[in-house]
Amino acid sequence: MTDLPLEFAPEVFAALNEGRPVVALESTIITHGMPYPQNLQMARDVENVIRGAGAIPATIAVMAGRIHIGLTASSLETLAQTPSDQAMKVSRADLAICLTSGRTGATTVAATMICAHLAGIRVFATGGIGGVHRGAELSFDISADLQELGQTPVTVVAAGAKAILDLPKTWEVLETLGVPVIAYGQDELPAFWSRSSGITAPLRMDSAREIAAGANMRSRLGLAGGQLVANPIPEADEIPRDEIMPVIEKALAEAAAQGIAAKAVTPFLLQQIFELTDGKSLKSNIALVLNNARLASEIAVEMAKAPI
Ligand code: PSU
Repeated sequence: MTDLPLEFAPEVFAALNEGRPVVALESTIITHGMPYPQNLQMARDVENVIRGAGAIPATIAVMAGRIHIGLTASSLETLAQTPSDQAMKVSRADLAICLTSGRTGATTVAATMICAHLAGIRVFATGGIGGVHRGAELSFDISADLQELGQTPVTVVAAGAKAILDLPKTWEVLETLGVPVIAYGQDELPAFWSRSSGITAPLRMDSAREIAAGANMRSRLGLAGGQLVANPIPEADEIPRDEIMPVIEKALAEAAAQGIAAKAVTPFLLQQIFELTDGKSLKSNIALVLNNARLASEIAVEMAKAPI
């Protein structure tokens, strides 16, 4: 047992002890990334997809001074109904304080990676990672997710970085931080709602087995940091680039006009884009999360077959 403030769901605890596959999930996407009740439905569906693929889901959140590794059905429901201004958006900088203050905290990609690693979980599925915001040369707004990928050994499956970001700069920073950025099944990096970004991926892999082998080799070599798997959204669910780009531009202009900054930027833009696309962006977002959960489960299964 650990003396860390970790609260394991019994099935997650059993799976980890027996070396069975487990996939971590974040909670900021629930509280700050999607509206209720679609967020709750998504959170349930994603857990079911993982179970269907032969792994155990572990949704991670901070509640009453403890890091929960796997949520009960009622905790998930409570979290999904918590207004975004009442749940802390927890990244590396806030995790300790969120715990000591007893507040409810929704973990971002960065904080979920930290918690997954503490719990012994090596794979994590999300929608899209944070990255370098447009105009970062003036605002310095760069998500802590990137730094985390550079230092915490968890394989993160996402549909790329969110297309609201400056994607070329995001990939440059990841390269600087020594993070393998792996496009899954295509040469091009995907761009969240769209399969295409116009940017060739530094690495391409076509099987979960190769991705698991990469993580194992990094660990044998003593290389710090994780891997980012950029998994394209299924064709049927994508919003093509020429359709979503003008919408993103509009949302960005609105954020600038309203002076939205720091942690509020990403949730604000996602909400604006949801409204401007009449909900289509949310449907795509949910579809890509489920798709990422499927691939993350396959990777977790491969990792369990050949543990380090
Ligand atoms: N994926 C989604 N929706 C989200 C997120 C991921 O489909 O809302 C969240 C993740 O928690 C990620 C965060 O860490 O957005 C990025 O926020 P920021 O840009 O402020 O670092």
